[in-house]
Amino acid sequence: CKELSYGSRAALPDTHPLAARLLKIMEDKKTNLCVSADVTRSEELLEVADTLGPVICMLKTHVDILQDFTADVASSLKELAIKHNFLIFEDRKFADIGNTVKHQYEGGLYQISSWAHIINAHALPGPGVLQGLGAVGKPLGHGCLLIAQMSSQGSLATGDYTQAVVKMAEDHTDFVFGFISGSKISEKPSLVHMTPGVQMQTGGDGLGQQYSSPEDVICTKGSDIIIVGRGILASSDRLRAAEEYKTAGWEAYLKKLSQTS
Ligand code: UP6
Repeated sequence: CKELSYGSRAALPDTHPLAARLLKIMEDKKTNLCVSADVTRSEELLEVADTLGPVICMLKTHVDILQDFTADVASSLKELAIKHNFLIFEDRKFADIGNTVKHQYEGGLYQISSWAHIINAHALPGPGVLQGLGAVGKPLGHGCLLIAQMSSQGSLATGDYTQAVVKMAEDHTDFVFGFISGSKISEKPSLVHMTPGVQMQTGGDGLGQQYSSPEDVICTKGSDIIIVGRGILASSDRLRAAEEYKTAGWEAYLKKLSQTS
């Protein structure tokens, strides 16, 4: 079967509007790189967003590891997302009953729904988690990724569980537009696959993380987006490192397109 370009997938009738926006950004900026901005100070988060903004399609945050979060930080992040044309993904991994995740998404200290275009959730609680999140996110035009597989060693999200997550996503495409997964797990071209645990140097981090290369993730495993944290953040020249991941991810995508055309 033929692999469609990001641009042509953006134009499919059943592609979620936010996924269409993402796929267009990827095509326009020639990048399938999502940077995981796992830093603990807000100033550094904004610096990462401003410096790397031009080379990414998405910035992934863990807002609850910031020691000095304020609403102004969220506003600045939103401005940078407009300035550099990327989407903001809060990697909150919601995993509770609908009523609780609804509050966690909308309220509390972080008011995630006011600044993140994208969130993710575990399918473990069942579809109620999507009903709760969707009650907040759908009216705002936001989208959700379901965690179908994890990059960590010994993950229990495998086999039948992964298949059940695919089904849950395909049954809720008015809000769910893709997956966190190690490989392509749905044949629907409207759904986007995003893969963490990516470094040029394969191996691990001593705490269970396992790394694959951009080429392996995009070309061999058939995912769409590489999520890279420490592979870029630990570099003394973060922009240069991000450019290298951007190039590696894009070349793997072009190779995949040429192989299947
Ligand atoms: N992440 C994973 N694996 C998963 C899901 N999420 O690593 O299965 C997230 C982590 C971290 C980032 O929470 O923010 O992706 C990976 O960072 P790293 O590139 O520095 O390992």
